[in-house]
Amino acid sequence: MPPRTKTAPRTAPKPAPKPAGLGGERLGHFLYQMLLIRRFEERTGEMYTKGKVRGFLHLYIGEEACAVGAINALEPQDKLITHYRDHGHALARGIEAPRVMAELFARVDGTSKGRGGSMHIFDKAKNFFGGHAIVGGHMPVAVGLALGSKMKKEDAVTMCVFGDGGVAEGEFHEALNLSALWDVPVVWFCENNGYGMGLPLAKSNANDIYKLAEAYRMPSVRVDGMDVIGVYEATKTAVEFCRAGNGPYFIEAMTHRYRGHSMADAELYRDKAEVEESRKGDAIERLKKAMLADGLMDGSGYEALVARVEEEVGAAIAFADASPQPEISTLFDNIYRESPND
Ligand SMILES: Cc1ncc(C[n+]2csc(CCOP(=O)(O)OP(=O)(O)O)c2C)c(N)n1
Ligand SMILES: [Mg+2]
Repeated sequence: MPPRTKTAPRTAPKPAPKPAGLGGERLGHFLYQMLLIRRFEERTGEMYTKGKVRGFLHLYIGEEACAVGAINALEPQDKLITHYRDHGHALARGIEAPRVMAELFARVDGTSKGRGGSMHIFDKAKNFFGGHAIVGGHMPVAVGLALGSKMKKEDAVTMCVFGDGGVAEGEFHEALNLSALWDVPVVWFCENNGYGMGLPLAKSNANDIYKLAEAYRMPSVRVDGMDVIGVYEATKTAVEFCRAGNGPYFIEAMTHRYRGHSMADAELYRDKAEVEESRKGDAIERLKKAMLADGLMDGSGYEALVARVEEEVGAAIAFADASPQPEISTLFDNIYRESPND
């Protein structure tokens, strides 16, 4: 059968030549952000047990290299939309830790004035379009964001981050299909941590995730999601491909969450040994060791980073704690538009 032109495979550009080593400053920034996310999440877990953070809480511990590697490949005008395990993405996008913590505490100085909470961090000024709790629900929205950029001829790529659990949703297929059909600039970034709640991926998906994307006529790669440099480089290639008007690009990053699905998860579906094994490839340790070995940082430089992060997260908690609760009188604010011209 002759190939139909529209379904001819897109050819991925050759990966950019490895930079002669990313500079120490950039790697230091990656390490700082990964440490910040880890400590932010550890302390957030503590705040949950103290009753300061209520409702659902899904920690990102273990997956830091995904957010930091991928999001640092974006430019400020690019758009980012993500799933509900979103604190790490918000921090990697440069949203201030005190504002994220205040949102988790449901206080007025939070990113959404305390109305969104953990799963709905949002910051228009940073082109951060949430934080979405419905699995797969934000994927069609990503297509809309990218279609808007294309129609307005904006120089903006949309990155959509989602978990392996979203892949068996109908919206995944609808969104990938439309993104390819309309040639819109979306970097699909799948964080494959092997589980959707307690369900192992092998029980929900019939094929490797990156192979599904190939069916929708876009370049698709699988990367080690515990290697921040590899994630960054793969995502740079993807972003450049999309920015050049070639349509969407798909990345599957293999990663691990070290904690349960949420704070309420007793993790009866997996052995502790499995988690211990995955910790051996910890992304923070890997980058730290590489930087020490290459002389890009010494032991005291590392200690200084740890101390800086400790102080920043402590300050974020103090800020959130001091921020007022929203007034009861504002309960119905921002539900309906005030006027059609808003
Ligand atoms: C449409 C829909 N179905 C079910 C749920 C309940 N749910 C919440 S998280 C989750 C698993 C998601 O797994 P994954 O996308 O792999 O993300 P991860 O938690 O691993 O980061 C499910 C099924 C939901 N939020 N939305
Ligand atoms: Mg998952």
